[in-house]
Amino acid sequence: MYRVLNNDLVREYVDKTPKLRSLLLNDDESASLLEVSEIGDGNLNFVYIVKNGDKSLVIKQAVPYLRCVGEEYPLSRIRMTFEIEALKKEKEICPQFVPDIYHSSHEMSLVAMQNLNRHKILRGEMIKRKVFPKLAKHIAIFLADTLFYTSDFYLTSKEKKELVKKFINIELCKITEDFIFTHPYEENETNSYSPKLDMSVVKNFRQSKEIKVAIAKLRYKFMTEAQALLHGDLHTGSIMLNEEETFVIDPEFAFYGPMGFDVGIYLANLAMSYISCDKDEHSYKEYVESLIKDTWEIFSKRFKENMINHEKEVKSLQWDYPNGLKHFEAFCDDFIASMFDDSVGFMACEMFRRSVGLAKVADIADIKDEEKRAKKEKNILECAGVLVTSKYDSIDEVIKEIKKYDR
Ligand code: SR1
Ligand code: MG
Repeated sequence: MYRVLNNDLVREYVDKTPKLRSLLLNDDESASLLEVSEIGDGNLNFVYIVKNGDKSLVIKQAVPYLRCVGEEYPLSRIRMTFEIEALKKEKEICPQFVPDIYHSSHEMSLVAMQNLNRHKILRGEMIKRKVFPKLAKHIAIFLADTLFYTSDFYLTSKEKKELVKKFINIELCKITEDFIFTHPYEENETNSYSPKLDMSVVKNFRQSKEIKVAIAKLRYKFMTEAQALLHGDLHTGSIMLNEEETFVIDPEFAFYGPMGFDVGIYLANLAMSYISCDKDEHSYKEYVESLIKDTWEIFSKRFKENMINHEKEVKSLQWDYPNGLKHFEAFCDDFIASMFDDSVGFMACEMFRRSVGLAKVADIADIKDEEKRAKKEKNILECAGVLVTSKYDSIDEVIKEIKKYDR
């Protein structure tokens, strides 16, 4: 039976779950030895670290409401079922980028997994201006492989449709539809504004025909294009890493959607980190710029290789004629180009919502000087408005655009 855990109940749960007990305690040891602390700082769930000396693990539990709002915002616990299933799928595809799962319970809406105690959350590390040489490559591969291997390019029609059915994540998709694609573009009680934000910028994007049409199209795309199993919330708080290893966590928003959504959300968080930098932080800005460029370039190259290698393996009749493979390659380029346009569009949506919506990013929200914070938010909003209404041919052009808002 479901119970909301607390530190004592976590000890009791471990004690009664043979797999977890054996990972943390010797047979003759009592569960009272276990040190438990709640460390969750996300918007949705509770996260406990359970330790016995140098043995440890993490237990994450969903409660029947949205943590960052409180019990007055009910949210069913089924989100943990999506998180568990998405973690398993991602682990199958990219074991090196997904924590080990030790135990899961749909009934208790919890998952027990590897404690990433040698790793830190990327957002916090970027705020401290830390550099990770392998990050771009790792996230690019994670994106290219999870998106490709869950799409119609790789799976049979039946396998793919069964997965689409399994990942109908109604409630969390509704959160995204509301908080990314709707509320920021209207007067809504959930929005919040920095005290010194120039509200004419907000009025401008809320009443711009070009921006509103572009956002409405992206919202529709998000709701209708079941291209691949998305992580669904791939911001820099969903990544834990050190110099050598990178892990993607928290896929509770997983569902079948447009591939560019995951890419765009991630790139937007890099762009906001870039804009958060001070004028004189030249080398960090160069690093973030290289992250944006390398992520897209490694991702698109790998995605195309995945497509071509698979086609060479299956040798479908459709492309089996002289020049067939060349024609298939032209299709790959065309698909990747439209994924690029989508990514830039979704990037802009994430930038709008993190500036005026309910859930902010610490890179900007933690800037103490109110004038400075409001100026950065204005830059992000104006940059988002241009990104969502323009057409770019390359990631270099997008970077050039973002750099104009470093002012
Ligand atoms: C209203 S919930 C706010 C946000 O937290 C999650 O991390 C998602 O980004 C969601 O939109
Ligand atoms: Mg999350």
